Amino acid sequence: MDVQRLLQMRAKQINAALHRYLPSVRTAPTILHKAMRYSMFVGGKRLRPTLCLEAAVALGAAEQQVIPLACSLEMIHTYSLIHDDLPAMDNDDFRRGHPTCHKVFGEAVAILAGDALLTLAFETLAKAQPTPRYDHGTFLLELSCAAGSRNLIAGQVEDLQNEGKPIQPRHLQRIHQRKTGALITTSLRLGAMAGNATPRQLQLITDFGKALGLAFQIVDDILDCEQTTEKLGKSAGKDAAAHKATYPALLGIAGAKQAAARWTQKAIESLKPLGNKASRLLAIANYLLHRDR
Ligand code: GRG
Repeated sequence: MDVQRLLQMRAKQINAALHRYLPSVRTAPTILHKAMRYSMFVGGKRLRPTLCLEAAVALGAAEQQVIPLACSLEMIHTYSLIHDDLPAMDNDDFRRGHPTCHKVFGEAVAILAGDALLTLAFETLAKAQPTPRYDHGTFLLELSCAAGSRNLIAGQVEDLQNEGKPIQPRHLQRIHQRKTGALITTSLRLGAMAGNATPRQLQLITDFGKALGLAFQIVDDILDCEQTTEKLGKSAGKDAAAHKATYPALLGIAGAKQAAARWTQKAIESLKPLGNKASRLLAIANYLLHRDR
């Protein structure tokens, strides 16, 4: 399977929907909507909405019904990147191959653009179709838990607090699970819910997501050491400079690569009981392990 083409096809489909959900640059306050659209459309792989769509399609959902859920995930993700790049957080000038939101629009507008994308995510989620097993309340609970103070934001807090400190592997794994894994797992779970997953299918998809989320962040850590800023579209080498807790810092590059391969394998094994239905998700997991950006 040509995963790169699949990702391109999904990105096109998701971008078209995101264009419909985001207010136009002519809507007041225009500076805010320009900033939201800038960060959203300046780049990005659209991995989380793609995982959502692929989990849903694997279980037989109609694509159009999944689009609001898929878009809400990209809105949360983009908001988290805008805020992560702020001077008070990771203080980065470069993201998705272009200057960061606050560099272009100033800090106040960047903070508000992040806030507005976070809120728009829930407005968009409310437009999704419930399925016989999963209602709007369940969708809402799922996304708010992943994005909230016990997961995505907890991961960010712990990430900042542990800069420059010695860390145990278990603790690092927990930070990665929250900072990165939670939203990836929820992307897959929301897709599975849109596909009206049985409890057993939802558990398999959850196990896949947890392992894939960890593998994805370990590879992200490795790329930060090995790739150039131009290739990544974000500042390379920042983790080491900031003395961040990462897998390469803890295990060395070779050890981190082994860990990424092990978690990818674990992810792949989780989906075995789904058989052929899971073939695209498995191909994506393999592709992400070997990606170069
Ligand atoms: C500020 C609330 C708040 C949270 C920030 C997500 C996050 C927490 C920080 C962003 C920096 C970071 C290292 C996040 C880990 C997740 C990650 C690897 C993000 C990059 O995801 P990609 O590669 O990015 O999917 P694109 O640009 O392709 O969408």
